[in-house]
Amino acid sequence: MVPYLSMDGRQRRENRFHSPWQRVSRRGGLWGLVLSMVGLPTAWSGTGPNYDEAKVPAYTLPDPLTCLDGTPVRTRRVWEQRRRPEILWLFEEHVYGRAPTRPPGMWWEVIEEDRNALGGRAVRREVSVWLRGDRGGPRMDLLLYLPAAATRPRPVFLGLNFMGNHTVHPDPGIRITDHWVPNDRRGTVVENRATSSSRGVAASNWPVERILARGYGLATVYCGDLEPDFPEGWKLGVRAALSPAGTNHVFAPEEWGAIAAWAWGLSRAMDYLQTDREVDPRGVVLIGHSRLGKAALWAGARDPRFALVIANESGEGGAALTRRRFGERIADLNRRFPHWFCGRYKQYDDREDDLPVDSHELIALMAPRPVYVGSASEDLWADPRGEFLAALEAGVVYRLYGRRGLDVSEMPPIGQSVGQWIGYHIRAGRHDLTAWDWEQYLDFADRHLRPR
Ligand code: GTR
Repeated sequence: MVPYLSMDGRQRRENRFHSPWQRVSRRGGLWGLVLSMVGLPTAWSGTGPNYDEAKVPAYTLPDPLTCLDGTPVRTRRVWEQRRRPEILWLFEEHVYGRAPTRPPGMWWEVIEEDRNALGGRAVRREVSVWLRGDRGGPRMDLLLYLPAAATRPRPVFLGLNFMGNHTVHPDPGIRITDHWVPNDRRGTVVENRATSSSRGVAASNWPVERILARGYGLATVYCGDLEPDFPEGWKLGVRAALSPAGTNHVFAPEEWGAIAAWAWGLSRAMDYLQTDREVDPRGVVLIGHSRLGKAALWAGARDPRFALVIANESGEGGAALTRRRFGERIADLNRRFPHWFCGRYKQYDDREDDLPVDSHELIALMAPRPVYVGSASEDLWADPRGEFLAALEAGVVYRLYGRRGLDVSEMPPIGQSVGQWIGYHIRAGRHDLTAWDWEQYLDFADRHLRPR
């Protein structure tokens, strides 16, 4: 039984200790208890997603500072040796699924380099990583830009992209992916093959010149190199290629889903970056938007080589507190994206309270490294308040290290960045990764990595 406690002495309506009787009434009285005993969902029962704060049910979060056997976590040692591995394991077994280790034969080759890219402002390098070792196996292409003027290794932002490396900038030197990509409404992709008209279509999400001018490099990989994003996409990706059964593989409930495959790919990108002499291996900042923000959080949790982790509007299954049942819910994820999470996660459709973890613990797995959560005011599907509260609650673990987390107790106004070792903002506008978001992330990275 996972310990449930109210946290940190801050009694909030959404975070209270519940007596058994309160739990009964929270489930809708005795009738709710009966429903839950026969296995029917009892939580928010309106139709469609809830966007009304008043309808957020009372809930109790699992306590990051109490081990499964009840041992309190009062020291870093107990956190690092017992509780942290336990939480990581729970996320693996119940949410994202188990991934394999690095294939022993994995290797890479630099396939292209231009030391005079972007009008002389950048070094551009493209690296093919042969993930299984053989050329018949899966290949991941990493695009790297570095500031041309750099005289020493640079800190680098690393993020997966949605549509191919050539979409992040119109630079005609970037190779167009030959992998499966989703068709788009603009017709820049024909029968799941990218055409040259898709060059730079995602450039507004990747302010490359600005990142370089601030002294950072940018590394990016197309998520579809690891696994194309559709339910059968695993057959074209690493989840099939690394299984002896190939496309006949039958997944056990705790085996990896697509998000874990994308996160695994980020660690493989890190394997390369650590060997690049123009990259500072202690300055690799993970960044991800939305579903790829979920992947960034999971990669950052699993792999302590990442110096700083940024989750932009990662929402449900990412930074947003599941138990609030606000906006997207577990059942929505599993219905619309049955390939993203491990099989066992499906048990938690409409049973958020039974999940042994919640997202504040995912964020806490970054400790003591800096982590930043970004929301947007119109992105209610991703539950901005749930993202804020998770970032806030993760602070108890940072305190074990003498580090201040968010340093506020209420959500900041729209357009204001807050936080010390845990950063947070809510930007005005819709679901997106904008230049304004990037400015906050660059400032936060400056505070912790001092690139200049
Ligand atoms: C939505 C999904 C979200 C989020 C988003 C995105 O359809 O419901 O969880 O990941 O996609 O990735 O843009």
